[in-house]
Amino acid sequence: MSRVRSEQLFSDAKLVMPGGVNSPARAWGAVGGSPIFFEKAAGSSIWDVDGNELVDYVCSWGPMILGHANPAVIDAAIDAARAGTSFGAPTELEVEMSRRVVDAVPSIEVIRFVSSGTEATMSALRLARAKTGRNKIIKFRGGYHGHEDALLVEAGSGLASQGIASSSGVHPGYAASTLVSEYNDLESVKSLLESNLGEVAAVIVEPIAGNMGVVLPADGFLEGLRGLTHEHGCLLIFDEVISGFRVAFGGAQSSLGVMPDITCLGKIIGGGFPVGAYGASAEIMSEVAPLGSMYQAGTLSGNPVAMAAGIATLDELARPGVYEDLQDTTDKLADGVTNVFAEAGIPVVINRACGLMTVFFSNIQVTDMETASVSDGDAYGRFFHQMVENGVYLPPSQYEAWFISTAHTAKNIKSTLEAVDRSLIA
Ligand code: KE4
Repeated sequence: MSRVRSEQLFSDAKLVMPGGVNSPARAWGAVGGSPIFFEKAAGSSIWDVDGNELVDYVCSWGPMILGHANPAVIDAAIDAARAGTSFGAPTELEVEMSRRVVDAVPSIEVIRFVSSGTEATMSALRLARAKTGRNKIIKFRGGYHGHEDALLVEAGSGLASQGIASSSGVHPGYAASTLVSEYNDLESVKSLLESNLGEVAAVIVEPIAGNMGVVLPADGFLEGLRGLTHEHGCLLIFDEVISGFRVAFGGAQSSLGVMPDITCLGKIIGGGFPVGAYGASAEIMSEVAPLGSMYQAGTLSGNPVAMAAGIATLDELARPGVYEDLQDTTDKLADGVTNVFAEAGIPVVINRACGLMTVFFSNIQVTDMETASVSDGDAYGRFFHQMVENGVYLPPSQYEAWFISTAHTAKNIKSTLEAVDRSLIA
């Protein structure tokens, strides 16, 4: 597969952007080689600048749950743009979008839109500190919540891939206020809460983790976090930037039945445009300016084009049967991949949730960052490159999720399984 144009563009890009990219996760640091440059996508397909078509399981890291260039989303965005792209003033579209999220996500009564998942989690932390008057935060090793200083400690996603447990430039005071626990280990949370009695403002968790690769909450883990945070008077923050409107229309909190105090959203709710959001009960959100004293603002927050794309996306997802079909596609892919590896005698562990999966090159169950990090990243890298050569674009890191869309067809699953088979023989 010729990628001459991609390679040329990457050389040009490295002269004018750090590492040639606008986000480290795109740089292929974990798998080696030069990243592919893409120029168009439709449905489950994506085309690179050399004209090669691939089946896409990155899907912009989650937003493209309806597949790329969904006609309803594109038409909504174009219509909104023609009416003006930004006013910096309230619009009906924001009310319509807010209503949809409030109606869908059980724990949210009031919501504030921002422009990224990072802004959502950053604001959620500030809100928790404002509400409790406390400063410390508990997060989980391997959890990634965007590049907010306080959360760039033992993070997952691109940081885990690059072996940077904490970023340079983070104020030592931030790191000191961030306590790190182990995912699925309630005892580690209990002990941190007890040794920091009355000082923890919130526990932030991905209720279904996607940044260690996909890792599911053990039975009772989320319920346990809910009990411990109630007991210690701190807030529980669900970072549903990946899982929101993906694992279920109401997010992991609706499918798993555990209600957080604050929910962070992003990705899907923007339909491919820059959107994040944080929401909670009306009482908690009354802390947020201009109602309360917790300040947070944004020039393009609630942008009308992004709201229109988000509304169109949620309206498509609200149709009957969408999540049953997405779960079915996920299961067909995960079961098929399991069988191909088993027939090849190659041990892998596959974790899945509706619309998400990860193939860990390992023979031990993956339940946290420690067990994820035992995986053979080099083997994943070789597999990644073979799959690209066989027409399938996977996340360029062992510590990311494969994102499955409603546009992935039975034909895509068949060709993907054939590509896996050919990749293992190579
Ligand atoms: P953004 O600021 O990238 O919109 O969202 C940050 C974020 C917050 N919370 C969770 C659970 C997330 O997964 C993310 C971002 N996800 C990564 C991929 N794992 C985005 C890809 C990238 O950083 O380029």
